[in-house]
Amino acid sequence: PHKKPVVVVSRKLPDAIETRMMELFDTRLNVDDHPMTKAELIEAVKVADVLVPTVTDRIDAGVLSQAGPNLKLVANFGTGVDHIDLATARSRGIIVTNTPGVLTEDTADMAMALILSVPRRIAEGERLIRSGDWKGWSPTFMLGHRIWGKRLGIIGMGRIGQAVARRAKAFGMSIHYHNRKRVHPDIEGELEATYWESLDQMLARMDVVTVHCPHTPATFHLLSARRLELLPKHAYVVNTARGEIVDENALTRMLIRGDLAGAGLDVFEHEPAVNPKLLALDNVVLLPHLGSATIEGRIDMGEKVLVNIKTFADGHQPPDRVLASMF
Ligand code: 8YV
Repeated sequence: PHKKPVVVVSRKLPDAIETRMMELFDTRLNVDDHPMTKAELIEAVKVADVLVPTVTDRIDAGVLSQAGPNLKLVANFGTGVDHIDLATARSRGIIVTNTPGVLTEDTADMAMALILSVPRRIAEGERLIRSGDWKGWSPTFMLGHRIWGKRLGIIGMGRIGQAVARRAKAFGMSIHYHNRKRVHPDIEGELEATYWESLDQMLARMDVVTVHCPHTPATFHLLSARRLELLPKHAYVVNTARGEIVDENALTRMLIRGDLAGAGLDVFEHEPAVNPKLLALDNVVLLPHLGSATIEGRIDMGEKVLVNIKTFADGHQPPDRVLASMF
């Protein structure tokens, strides 16, 4: 029988997934679940046949250039692969896979939760009650903005963007989107979605904007200071994708000046650091990268990783291979 592949897992995964991984492969777990240092990652790629990283690991050229001859697969636990240097992996014959599909609905739920939370002042109201300062109801007390009838601009109309569109439509919002290419007319029809070829033109007309594209060199600061200025003053910005897509400092400055109505952020440019000026703002809801953080979702993600490794180890093309050309 073949020797089991050495699989190095960078972070603690659900117990059921770790157990299965130990059964199937020669698995090295990260028992105390600390984010791996660069030295640890280099050590890992030297010994591993398969590396299972997460978003907290920078698998850059510096790390990949140290890989031993056995490293053939980087099976990412997560969908976004912006922390992995795909070009270097490819040039070294290392296959990269991810876990698409299984976290679509959870991430869309979180985006919708933020789309509701910020305009309706949910977190702010909760803070007020906990502070003990609530003096009671009045007709003009803590009014927010309705989202029903408002325009939602979706940046990135892939699986997650479409899942957000379905939700927002059910909440009575009108759906607008910008994407590199138009989605199928049937999907556009079902969502009653309006396509904007020009992101700039879309931004100027939206009440809420939500980000669902991958982070790539082409989308870094896609919502730049200039583009954020195009948004109406009453607009809200929601980001559950990657912090780097939005210029966080520019966004913060605009929120402080009152040039935007508010923001709901699940991701940040320099996670886990958050611009401290955001913390002082009441019209901002901040979440610690919880988009896909469900018990069920983590199991599903782990199962995807297992299938990718197992298929590859059995000599076949893993189902969720990622190529730089996909972005
Ligand atoms: C994960 C994510 O929490 O999949 C992604 O791209 O951002 C999240 O779902 C994380 O990436 C796990 O590596």
